[in-house]
Amino acid sequence: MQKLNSEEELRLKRIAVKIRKNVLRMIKAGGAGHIGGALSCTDILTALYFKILRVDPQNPTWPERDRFVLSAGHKCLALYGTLAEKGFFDSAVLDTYGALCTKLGGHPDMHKLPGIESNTGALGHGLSISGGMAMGLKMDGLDSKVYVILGDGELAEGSNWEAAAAASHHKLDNLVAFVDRNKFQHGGRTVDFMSYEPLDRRWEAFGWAVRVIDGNNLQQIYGNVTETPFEKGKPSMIIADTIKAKGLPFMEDKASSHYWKVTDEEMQIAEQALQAIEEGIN
Ligand SMILES: Cc1ncc(C[n+]2csc(CCOP(=O)(O)OP(=O)(O)O)c2C)c(N)n1
Ligand SMILES: [Mg+2]
Repeated sequence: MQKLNSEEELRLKRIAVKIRKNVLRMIKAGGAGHIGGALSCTDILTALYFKILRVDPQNPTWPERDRFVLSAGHKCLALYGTLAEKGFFDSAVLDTYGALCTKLGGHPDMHKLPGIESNTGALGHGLSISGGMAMGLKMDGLDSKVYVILGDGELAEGSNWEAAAAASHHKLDNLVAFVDRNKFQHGGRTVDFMSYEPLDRRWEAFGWAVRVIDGNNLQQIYGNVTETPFEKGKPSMIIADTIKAKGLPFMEDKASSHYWKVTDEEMQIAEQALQAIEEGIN
């Protein structure tokens, strides 16, 4: 398995903190937001955009680019924070979150910002959209890949399972999906509300090649993604075990982190927590 060298690992760790700081910056501007799911998938976005995806912020509609779809669109603060860090748009835009006519909606809008490949937010659509993209790329003879992040709670939308079956039927081995398994949906634990466990065996049964990783570990994300497709002729599923609100210890692994209406005091604690992580990277 390929490994990040220590310099690359440090670079990515620093970027992940910057993206988490961007998430806080938006919540500070807007006063509230879906923070838990944004922070659980931040490390995946970091590895994808800063080490894996073939994208060009100067030419966001380049036909040969890889595609990324954030199916669980409510995690969009992480996507906005990543795209700004990558240079798709000026980071000053982040301060408009929550303002009238902002380009940063509560769910991503591809018509408002470069780098967003699809509107998402109504859960359960991103895998079908990604499968269509993957099929289209194959038909066009392009070797680009499509990456998509699903939420574990999102899997309760039945449309995911139709899309899963279609992707394996059409042998879309240029499709790589992640389930951000932070073990919570909006109101509590997924196992209590609507469990699709065991996820690995279910996806295998749907014809996918599956691996389970630590989704907050940059080495594991990088090492496994670079081995996709895991099997020729099959779509790849990465079940990423993550922690909801990762990076803010006082909020981690709690249902209440799903949507955060922040007080000044909490914001200060959160900023200090990220600062401590940044200073601890060496
Ligand atoms: C079709 C649809 N139904 C309901 C919602 C409301 N909703 C927003 S987030 C969420 C829970 C999602 O849980 P999960 O996918 O696990 O996301 P995460 O834990 O990362 O926040 C729900 C039900 C929605 N966005 N779309
Ligand atoms: Mg979840």
